[in-house]
Amino acid sequence: MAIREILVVPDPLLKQKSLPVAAVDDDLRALMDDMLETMYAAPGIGLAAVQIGVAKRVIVMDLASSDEEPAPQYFINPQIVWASDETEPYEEGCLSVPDIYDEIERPSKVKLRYLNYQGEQVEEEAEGLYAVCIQHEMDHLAGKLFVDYLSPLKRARLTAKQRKKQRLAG
Ligand code: K1U
Ligand code: ZN
Repeated sequence: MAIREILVVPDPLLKQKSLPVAAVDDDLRALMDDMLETMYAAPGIGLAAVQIGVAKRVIVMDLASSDEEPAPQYFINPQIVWASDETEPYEEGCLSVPDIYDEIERPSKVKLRYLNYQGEQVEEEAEGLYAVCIQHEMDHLAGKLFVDYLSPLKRARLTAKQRKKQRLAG
């Protein structure tokens, strides 16, 4: 297992559409192991393969809190097959967009279909942080970042704030 570098904006690969995985084999499992280690080290609660420079439809996630046992989840070729009309706001962050956090409104429940670590097909419903995080990660697979939902004015303000913070940090 290895910790890989996480790409940050404005890396052009973050805008690229990820391609479906053809086979769930040991090479793919090694990639997912590296992704999980990279995500834990960051630290984060989710990571899409494209964030470490591999444009494949693969996501890892662990939503367990610090006082719980790790609960890694692996999503290969994930699809959202249903989304609720009801939406909910959540303050999101992104390892590829350092120091920016903002409220994004998304469907509060989604139904997912994906292949797991063993390559078995799973269908399940997600809500709460699970629904927020999987939608954020699925956006990465489409080359979309959470800040793309914000107005140009809000984005400009947040970027200026981020640059000031980074200058002050040295
Ligand atoms: O995709 C990413 O860059 C990971 C991102 C996932 C995410 C967070 C919040 C809402 C939607 C999606 C992160 O993990 S940002 C870091 C973070 O949320 C966190 C870090 C340490 C402890 C708890 C949370
Ligand atoms: Zn992200």
